[in-house]
Amino acid sequence: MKDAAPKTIYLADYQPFGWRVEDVHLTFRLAPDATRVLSRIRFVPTTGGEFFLHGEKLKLISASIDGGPAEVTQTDEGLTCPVPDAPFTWEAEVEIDPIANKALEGLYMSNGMYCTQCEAEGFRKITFYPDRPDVMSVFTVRIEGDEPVKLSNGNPVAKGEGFAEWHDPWPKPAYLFALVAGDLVNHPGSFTTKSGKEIELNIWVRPGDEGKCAFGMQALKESMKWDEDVYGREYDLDIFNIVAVDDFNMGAMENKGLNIFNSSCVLASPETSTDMNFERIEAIIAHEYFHNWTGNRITCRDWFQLCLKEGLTVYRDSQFTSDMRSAPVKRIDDVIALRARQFPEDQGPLSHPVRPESFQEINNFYTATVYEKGAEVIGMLKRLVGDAAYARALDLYFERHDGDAATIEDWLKVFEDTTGRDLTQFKRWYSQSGTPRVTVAEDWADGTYTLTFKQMTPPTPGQPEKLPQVLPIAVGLLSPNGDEVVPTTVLEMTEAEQSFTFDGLSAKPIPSILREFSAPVVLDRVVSREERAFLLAHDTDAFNRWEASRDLARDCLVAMVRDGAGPDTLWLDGLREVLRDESQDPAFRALMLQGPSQSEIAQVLADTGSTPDPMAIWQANETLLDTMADRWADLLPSLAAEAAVTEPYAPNAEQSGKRSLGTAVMALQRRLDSGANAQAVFDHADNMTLQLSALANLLRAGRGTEALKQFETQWQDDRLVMDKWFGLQISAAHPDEVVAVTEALTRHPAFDMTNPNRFRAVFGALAGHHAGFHRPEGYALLADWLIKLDPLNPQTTARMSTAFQTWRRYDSARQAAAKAALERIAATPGLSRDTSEMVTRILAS
Ligand code: B3K
Ligand code: ZN
Repeated sequence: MKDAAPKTIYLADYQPFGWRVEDVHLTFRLAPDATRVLSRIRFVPTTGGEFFLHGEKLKLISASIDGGPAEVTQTDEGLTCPVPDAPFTWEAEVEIDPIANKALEGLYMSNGMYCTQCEAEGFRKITFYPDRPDVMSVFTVRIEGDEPVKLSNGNPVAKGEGFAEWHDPWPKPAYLFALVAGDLVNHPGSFTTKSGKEIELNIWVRPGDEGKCAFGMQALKESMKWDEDVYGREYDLDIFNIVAVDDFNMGAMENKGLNIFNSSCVLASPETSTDMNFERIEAIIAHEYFHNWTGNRITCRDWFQLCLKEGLTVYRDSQFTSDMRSAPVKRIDDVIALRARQFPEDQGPLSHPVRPESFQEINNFYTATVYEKGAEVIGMLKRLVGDAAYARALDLYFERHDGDAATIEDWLKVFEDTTGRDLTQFKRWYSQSGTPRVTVAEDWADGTYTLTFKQMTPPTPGQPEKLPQVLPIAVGLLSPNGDEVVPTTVLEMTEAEQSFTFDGLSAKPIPSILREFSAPVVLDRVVSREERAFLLAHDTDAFNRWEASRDLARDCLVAMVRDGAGPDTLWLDGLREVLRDESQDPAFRALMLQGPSQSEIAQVLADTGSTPDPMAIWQANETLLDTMADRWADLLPSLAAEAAVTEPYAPNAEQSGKRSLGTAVMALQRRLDSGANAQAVFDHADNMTLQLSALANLLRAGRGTEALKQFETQWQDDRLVMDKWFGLQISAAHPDEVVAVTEALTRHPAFDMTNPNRFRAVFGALAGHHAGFHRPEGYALLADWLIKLDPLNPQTTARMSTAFQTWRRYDSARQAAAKAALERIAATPGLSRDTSEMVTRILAS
């Protein structure tokens, strides 16, 4: 069996390729099941060695070197061939079968349209090539076919009956290659760069989707302007194309000059998209555009360096969102996401460093750790060196490494060179996995206040011993009457235990620690409810005000589950004051209403020696929400009135903040009026945010059957809205119904497992329903479908298997069921390398 002994690749084994690729000419003769790819590639020896070209699932028609026959030896992974000890031209013709390609890597078809996905290692499924990011070259591409629109990277150079030619003057690795051909229509736009160059912009979509492009186009222009203003980065081709594709394994891809998007991450209209969709689309358009400099002009030497482009680009897109919308709200949203996705990863069997040191399948390392923790690391670096030094370091990075395939060492060196700092210890953030835990002790004597921090990182797979990290801990001190006596100060912790003193204080202060969440750690600080309530009322740092409430909510739920306590009324009354405060941003108040996830409560229980019972957590959460609704019954109508939007729908921060407060209030009201208000909202909603959230409330109130049918009739032809319809029925179901609802939906005629959006809508909702999924039937159902999907789409299967990563938190019956499900997946004959690596890691530890 081919994948019997999967190969592990190590960072330490890096060797450069022995040839430079001077240029690449590709001709595509498109046919759905027999596309011919002709390549002409000029190789120039550097260090030489064995000449190996990657190539998978390619039918080799012919190959030559300098016009003479090439003596190739082929394997499943590529070919070797004797080559001259001098520059030479390699020519090959291969045949590929795009329509049979359901893995959605390489060249494939989506709804009759040709498209590509090459990152990380998809180009080797298109032709034989040194498919590694440190081999950069200039590509010229000719596309032959009857499709009216034929696109590739770079600038268009020629076009005629049945063909189009593109030339990309910027050397690039093969993973940034892209081709699209089909019956597409464009939403055009243009942008004038700061040096006065006019760029043609297009968003290409299937006929019928033209009306959903305006928002994406606006986001693109704003991103282009922002990167000029904030990072001094200008666009560098004559044209920038975006294409929307329905079948796509992830969000989007930053191919040079031709970004390809999952249609769910670019198409938007008020009727079909929620406020959250709009915000996400804006961020992803920005993210892919920003890659043009951080990823494309400066790329990665090897895939271990993935965080070099991803961490930095996520950091840049969050800066953009903070600037476009509300910075405190964005920070809170990012921390919620980090705790929901990265913390479980870093605290479980899949924990790996931001720069991993080995892998079997690189697609398994496009993780929250590489992306989101990678961005946190950059945020810490900026906090440590300061804004001005960060800007100087980035200027040097672009100047020194433009055109390079760079490393994390190169990245840190620009900071060392511009600031004179030694970043040796800081570099541990890239090599040491796991989430540090920080405890705090206070001391107060003679006007001097001392904070003593201890840091400890629990062992993670392959890393039993941990060293202290550099932690920027932002602290502010408040006086007992609520005034800030020491404004935010960044303490730089480098030792396992370290004290910091503050002199000249007239009373023992109340500390606000880890403001703005200045380091991605777990703060294990025992704080009284009274002190948290004080911070909730007085902290000047919006993040920590929110955090105080969140901590109270968490402690309250934990006490309810573990000790059978009732809801914490001290907290609820404090929160009521914040909710009533009209000077506070509605979006911020809505975030205050969003408690910790049930999975987070399970983790806290597990961390403190209890075995979490998902149904008990679910029940405690219900009781708490019922109590909130009862206790604030008098307040809810005025909050709803304040949150009402009277102007025509716009997806801006102001309106969406109001709607998020309004929908949070609607969810509480539903507990008082059995959904009467939600029904009224559903009947009159003119936008998807309200329609969907009203529908969720109707389903939760047990009166959603009619509305669900109406929704389906209204939206059955809109695949993106139907994804919501599929997912919502599962996420709004009672835990005991979740598995049955999911199963029934897999029998719906519109369920299509080959479409990743639809598969994720259903099984992502299952995995995300904490009390519905964590039960033997939940595990078994997910395993059944992962086994079915794996032969078609290993990447999505492997990704979805992470739903099992927390299995060891639960009781022995659940553990046994999860283990059996995982072992069943692992034992599947012919299981992909992707899924096999993930399941093996999840089962280990
Ligand atoms: N760079 C791509 C991700 C590719 C994932 C390959 N499995 C999208 C992004 O991060 O912008
Ligand atoms: Zn990215």
